[in-house]
Amino acid sequence: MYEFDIRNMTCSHCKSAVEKAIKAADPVAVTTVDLASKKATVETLLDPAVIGLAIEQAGYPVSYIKR
Ligand SMILES: [Cu+2]
Repeated sequence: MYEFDIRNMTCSHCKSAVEKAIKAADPVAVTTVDLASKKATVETLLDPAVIGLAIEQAGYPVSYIKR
């Protein structure tokens, strides 16, 4: 399980865009995105950098990944 700090995530649209990006990178990931704390927790077997890149490509810079 990895925790991502995601900047620029300000509304429910952002939240679903981030969820979609994570889902596209890993369809079987178990994901929780919390708007208030601007964090996503992701249960994945992929390298978290791959998930982080997908989030950034959706337009949301990832400031920190906790492994
Ligand atoms: Cu938004």
